Amino acid sequence: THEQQQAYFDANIAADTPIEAKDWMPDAYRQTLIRQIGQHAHSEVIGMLPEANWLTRAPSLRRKAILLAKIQDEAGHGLYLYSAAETLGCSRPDIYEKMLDGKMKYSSIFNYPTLNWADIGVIGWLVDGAAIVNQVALCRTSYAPYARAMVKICKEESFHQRQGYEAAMAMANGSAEQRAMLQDSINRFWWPALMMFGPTDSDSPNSAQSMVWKIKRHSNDELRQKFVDNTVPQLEALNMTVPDPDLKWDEASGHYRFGTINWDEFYQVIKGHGLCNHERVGAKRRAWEEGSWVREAAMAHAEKHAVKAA
Ligand code: FAQ
Repeated sequence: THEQQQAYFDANIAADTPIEAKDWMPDAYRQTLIRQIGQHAHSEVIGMLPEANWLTRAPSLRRKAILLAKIQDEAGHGLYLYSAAETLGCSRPDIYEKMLDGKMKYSSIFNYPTLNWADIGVIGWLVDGAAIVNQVALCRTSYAPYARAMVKICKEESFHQRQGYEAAMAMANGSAEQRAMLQDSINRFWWPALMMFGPTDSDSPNSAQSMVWKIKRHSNDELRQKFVDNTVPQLEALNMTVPDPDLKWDEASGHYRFGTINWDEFYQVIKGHGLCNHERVGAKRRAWEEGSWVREAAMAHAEKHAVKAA
């Protein structure tokens, strides 16, 4: 009966037994996962765009090869995540088109422009650094196909974070002009990186239920705090600052305290009114439309071979 299925699911969640694709699950659990994994997949593929902006202008062949590899990794992450979402019964073209139509979100961070080369180092360091804090927690999420995808993604993301920090370090040890570029980039990306963790716990409508289901293991504010605690010593090692006069070490709690996030800006960006929302979605829509003949040809090829095999 339905009650027995629900009781079995609840017992598995309570015992930390991972939920597999073929297991019974409440419809709301399934829908929440499609929303979150879908948003995560869209973020990976949209996230390729700000970095691609600097591919042809990388300062050396070495930097260019690293950046190319990183962008390809993001495409791969998108593919694992779309596959994980499909195990829940959604259709990939359907959720992709919802993103193009503004009916599904992707991370706010990718609606900010990349204005100088330092932005590429800072994205690796701060944006991948924030992503990894969130994603390490998701390696233990209750839905097994999502958790398994996260393990490989985290390994690659950790390389991205280190290459970003190494690129930032090169600029911090460079000329006064390079240090100024790096500081400018940190000034622009610091607050948007903190916004990646989502609204504060008291304003996060999905958190309470997602924590009960163990989709989320830590709250938005807990992960944001962990990111700040990880990052401030790295910032100090570069002799850089953040645009937050309230940032200070709090001995009693063992955490860095920080100022108030501009939530109005966050909500504007996720509603589609950020600096680059139109440009990002426009680029993806063009690629989707221009690639339609490839999808049709691939389907025709598969059908021809299916007939031959039969
Ligand atoms: N941007 O109730 P909550 C990467 C939405 S890393 C946009 O707290 P939830 C790697 C949220 O969807 C970035 N929307 O929601 C990379 C909800 O809207 P909805 C991707 C946001 O789900 C690096 C509403 O606000 N990582 O791509 C944001 O419990 C470099 C209320 O929020 C992930 O997606 C935001 N920042 O918690 C790639 C991680 N924050 O759907 C390329 C997986 C919140 O009800 C280059 N996702 N919203 O209309 C998660 O962990 C969660 O979904 C949260 C939000 C924590 C993001």
